[in-house]
Amino acid sequence: LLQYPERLNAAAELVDVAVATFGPDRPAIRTDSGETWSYGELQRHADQVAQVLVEDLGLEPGNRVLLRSPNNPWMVACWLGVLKAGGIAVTTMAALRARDLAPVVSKARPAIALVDHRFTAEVETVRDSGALDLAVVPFGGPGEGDLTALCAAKPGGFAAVATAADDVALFGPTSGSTGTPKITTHFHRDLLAIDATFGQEVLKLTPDDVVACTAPLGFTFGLGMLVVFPFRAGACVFLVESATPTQLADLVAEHGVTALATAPTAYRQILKSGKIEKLRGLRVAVSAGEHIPRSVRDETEAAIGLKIIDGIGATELLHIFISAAGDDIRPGATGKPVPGFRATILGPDGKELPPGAEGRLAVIGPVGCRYLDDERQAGYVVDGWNVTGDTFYRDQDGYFFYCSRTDDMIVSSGYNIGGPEVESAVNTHPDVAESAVVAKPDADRGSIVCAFVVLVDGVEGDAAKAKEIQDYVKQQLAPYKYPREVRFCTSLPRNPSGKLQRYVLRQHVER
Ligand code: 3SK
Repeated sequence: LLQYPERLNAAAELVDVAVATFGPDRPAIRTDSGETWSYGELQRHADQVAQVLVEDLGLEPGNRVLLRSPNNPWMVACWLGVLKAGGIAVTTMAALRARDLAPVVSKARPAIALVDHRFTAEVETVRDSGALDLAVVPFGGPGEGDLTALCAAKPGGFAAVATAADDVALFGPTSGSTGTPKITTHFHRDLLAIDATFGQEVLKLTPDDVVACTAPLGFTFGLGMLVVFPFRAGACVFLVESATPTQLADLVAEHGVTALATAPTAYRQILKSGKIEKLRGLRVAVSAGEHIPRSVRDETEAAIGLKIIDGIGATELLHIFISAAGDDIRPGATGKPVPGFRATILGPDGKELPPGAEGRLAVIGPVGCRYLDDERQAGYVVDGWNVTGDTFYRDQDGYFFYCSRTDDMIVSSGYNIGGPEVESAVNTHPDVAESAVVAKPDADRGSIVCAFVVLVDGVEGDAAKAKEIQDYVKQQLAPYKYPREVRFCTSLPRNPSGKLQRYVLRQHVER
């Protein structure tokens, strides 16, 4: 059981403790544009943000502050500053449009929005169309009203508000893969709990690590990897606003990144681009956000000489709860419950299933799902278990194996076919860049497997290529699993945190 003092401010625990432990001069953040902030500078900027919020913008503890920015140092300072001032950070991704932001704003009701100056328009649209009382303050730009200028007039040295360990620190919006946003709420103590569990038990960063992650800070995967875990360890974060997977591979090599966390698609694309060798300097490689196909994992590990730490997490649980590193890794398994968590497999009646049986993955741990004002809470937390949307099975030794997202199971002529399993097979075809598989309603079979396929550059998608891919899959898997329909496309729909939106593809095939 994790114990925390009654009064706890997570931002002070992250930045003030890092300054006291590792010294103010230690590098905290570096960027691909050559900027470096030491821990002392980060602390000063976070304190200045807190001073502007309290003294100029009238923030009271418990007020909500919307944050919207790509991954850059001021976004980190704003997040820390909001928490230090006792506010609640409502983190959103720069990729969201006004239509995506509007439901988040209307539910979270922020009083203030701190927004990268290049991304204010969509927030202003939401404010103006709802006639909302929302102070939109840009940062990182020119002008007197810019937060960066307001901060320059503040001395720093802000004493963090003595929030309770159980005060809400973070609203984490999530659309999951279904498209309807929910807002998860997390306490100050939750931010430390993810470090005490996944951070210290699995990831084990050191002060010498340089940490990069492609997930946005507005997604709790990115927030953990780029703020919580490295700052607790006194490591240096390498922030990149945007990079393709191949650019990322170059940056990792050029900037001496030692710990990289990204999604399986990035590893796949780096492999296909021939740049995987650039990752050979890594000490830690994390894959999360989506299940990593066995072939991608094996090829990457062979090329970089390092075992990948796979993990499954959820915004509802703030971060990763099943994972494994080093000798604990078992081929094909995502891992075991991270120390501090318990996991089980539930059947359709909500009863626990024995090893070997496939069912809903359910978890209990020091963090849990608390949706803000949402009736879907009752569907996620059942008898104390957080019931995820993923189908897994476990083996006798307590390892958990991914089958599919619960709603990615395709039932065709009575066969249960896991869409991701077919995708993995399709993806190993040398002409395939990536693919996504969904159920297409079918009068005879109930559903058939339909594969959307992105081919590598220069290969033409015609009937002969479709047949070739179908025959290929029949060689790789039980033939009943082959995609009876193959559609070629130039890209797959993904949400702003990079998760594949199979529901968008389902809408295409249902029409
Ligand atoms: O697996 C995920 O989608 C996830 C969600 C939140 C935080 C971390 C992760 C890996």
